[in-house]
Amino acid sequence: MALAGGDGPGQAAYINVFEPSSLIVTEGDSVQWRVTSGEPHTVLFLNNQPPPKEINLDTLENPIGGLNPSYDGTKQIYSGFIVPDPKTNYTVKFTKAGNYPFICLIHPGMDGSVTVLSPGLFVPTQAQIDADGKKVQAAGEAAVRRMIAAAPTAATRSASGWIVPASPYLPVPGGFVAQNVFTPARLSIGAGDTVTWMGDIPQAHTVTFTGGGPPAGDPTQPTKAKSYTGGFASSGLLGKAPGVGPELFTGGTSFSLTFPNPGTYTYICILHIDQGMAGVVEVGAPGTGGAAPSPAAPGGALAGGAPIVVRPPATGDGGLAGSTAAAWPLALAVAFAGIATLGVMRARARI
Ligand SMILES: [Cu+2]
Repeated sequence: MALAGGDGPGQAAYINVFEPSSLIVTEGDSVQWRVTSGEPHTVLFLNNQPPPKEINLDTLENPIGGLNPSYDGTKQIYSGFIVPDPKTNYTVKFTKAGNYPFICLIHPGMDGSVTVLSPGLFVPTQAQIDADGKKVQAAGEAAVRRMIAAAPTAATRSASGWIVPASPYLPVPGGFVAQNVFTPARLSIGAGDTVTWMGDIPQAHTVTFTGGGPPAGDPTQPTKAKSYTGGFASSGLLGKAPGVGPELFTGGTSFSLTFPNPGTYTYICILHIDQGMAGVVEVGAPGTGGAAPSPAAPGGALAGGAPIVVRPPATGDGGLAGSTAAAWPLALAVAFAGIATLGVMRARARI
């Protein structure tokens, strides 16, 4: 048994690494992968070929070859989504000696290998595997703390408007750690300003405006309008990783919208809204970008006319410094308004 990924310390922080990533077993042994963290994972044995053509955004969560396959290295097998439900555990019986690399399809860079030895050769015990896994988890937790400490806390201003940097991300051996929050989660701009959300990391996210209800379109596909005055708009799946194209990252690496009208506009990440991944663009009079938003806004104004910086409420050890829960539930209440209808959509797109 090995864990696929783990929770990190802090709000919506995840260790997207197999724990452990390298396994050594005996011919005839079975390996079971489980997920206990809030982020789903997959196990895909590519057998030195591109991912199977039958996997797309609609079929991503379904296994190929069943949940209990035998594997001799001659075909491709895929777990589908492994989540904390034991019914999704993935158990593979290895019938032939060899070295078999695998990846998590939905977390580019998260990979591992199973080395299958002939009977009679030494292989680690489950206790040793567990100990290795705990070391990976501990290293991941340390990496999460480093990542959060270095995370951006403000949007930057450029000639084209405001730039919201990609969510916190840090590569580690065997994968990456990530925090699924918008940084900053609240941005104050002037009417007519353009906001660009960056998504140039392997962890996919969306920037999805619903206008308060369920999305009036498919949030996993980018909408074309450049200007936002209300209703539905979405970035599609933003992300960037070697060898991964628009079949997964439908929205490319950034998403821009111009806001011509003053108002308060809430948006969510359709993949991670259950983790609280939401943001607010507060649009004031033209030229007021960077001014303080409403007094009730959490986080408070920063000195020097810098944009308001707000993050979701921190929970537990290693939470985000400076976050204030006070007014956050308002934004979340808006964002969650249409969530009940999103289950299927999110499950299918959940990466
Ligand atoms: Cu997200």
